[in-house]
Amino acid sequence: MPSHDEDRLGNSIFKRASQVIPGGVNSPVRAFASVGREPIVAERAEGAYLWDSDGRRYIDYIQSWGASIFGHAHPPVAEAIAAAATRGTSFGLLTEAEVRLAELLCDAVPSLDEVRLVSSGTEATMSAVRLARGFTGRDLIVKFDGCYHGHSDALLAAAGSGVATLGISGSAGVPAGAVSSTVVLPYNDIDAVDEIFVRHGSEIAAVIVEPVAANMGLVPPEPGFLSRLRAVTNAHEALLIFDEVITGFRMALGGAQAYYSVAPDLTTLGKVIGGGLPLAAFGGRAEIMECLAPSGDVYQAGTLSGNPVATAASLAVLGDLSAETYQMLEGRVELLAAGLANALEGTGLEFTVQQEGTLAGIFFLNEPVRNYEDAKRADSAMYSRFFGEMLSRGVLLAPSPFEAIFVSLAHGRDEIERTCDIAAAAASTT
Ligand code: HOZ
Repeated sequence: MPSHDEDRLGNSIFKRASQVIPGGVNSPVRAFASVGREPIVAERAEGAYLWDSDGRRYIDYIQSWGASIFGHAHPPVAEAIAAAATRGTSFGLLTEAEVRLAELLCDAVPSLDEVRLVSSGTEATMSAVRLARGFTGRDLIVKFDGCYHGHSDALLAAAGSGVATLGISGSAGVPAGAVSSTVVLPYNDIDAVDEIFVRHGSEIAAVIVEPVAANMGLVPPEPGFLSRLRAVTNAHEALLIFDEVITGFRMALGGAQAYYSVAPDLTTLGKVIGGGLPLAAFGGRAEIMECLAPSGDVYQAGTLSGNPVATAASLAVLGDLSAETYQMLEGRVELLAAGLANALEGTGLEFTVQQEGTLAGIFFLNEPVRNYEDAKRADSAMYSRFFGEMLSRGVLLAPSPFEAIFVSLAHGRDEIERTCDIAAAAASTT
């Protein structure tokens, strides 16, 4: 098997990519720049494993950034996609399957009376924000530092994920006016939220939050944070938007809102519900959703929205999920989190493994991380070295310290124990 050297086929593919794709990738984190190396090039994947273009096999903890809850190429999903594709890949017309999917989403997530399907998480959050502004007739949006809600202009202020990975505070090309109605507060800081509502309560359309922050590493909400957000938004007739693009159908069937028993007004979904295809959604109370065109005057549309192939994948994934799924997944994530902590203990490395239900993350910092300021204090050079040591031993973590670890149902005890053994070896040479 080739080593990580100049002869790698992956290197030459990346070289070609760099000639014709900006930065050589179609989404920034994939460039591996923040871990100081050239990216691997994916060839195929199955279950917990991914193979690169040089034939190397990895236990994959990216899992399409959380989209593949059953692991890669889950047979019922692959079969549903193939069958749907033969019936036509896109009609631009209503289909019965979309209705079934919308019914299923509304049944599983109690705060959804109605839902609209879109093609990406960015579309879902952008549309939810427009809808919140249209419904309330107010402009201000409150978001939290390090939370990532896609790359629409209004939400590209102090964002996590790739924005954090690149160490930039926002993006060139976003006019000051586009973010001038976005207020950014520290995650988990309810006093800051109370204060902004005292000063601007009647101007705030919505608070948007990742109920578990998973784009600055993994940062759980502190007890009471989400319920206080619910109370303060209710008191000021502002909307509460849960961005459940990552947590939806990953934490529980009803998402993080079921996990914490806090019901938002609007919810965005993506990742898991697409089963690896471009499908996302936003939904909520009927009186809010009915403000959307054609019923109302908030415009939103999409040629590929409710696309039949993506809808078929979604129905196949959601049809296989149950309460037991989450118990099983949580058990595996617990095993991994405890095993990683155990592997790193006593190595002299300063670290914190954070776990919340079915999500986990690792920071090279010897104290709990409760917001983006804390996350930035973690040793990112150490993460890069650890990432490289894990990669060379066959474990693929996110190529950025500002992402979460995604375990799938295809990660069995064997894969997890092997990962922890490899982590012990990697830590000893990091
Ligand atoms: N925004 C994704 C991570 N939170 C990365 C998407 C990708 O590169 O595929």
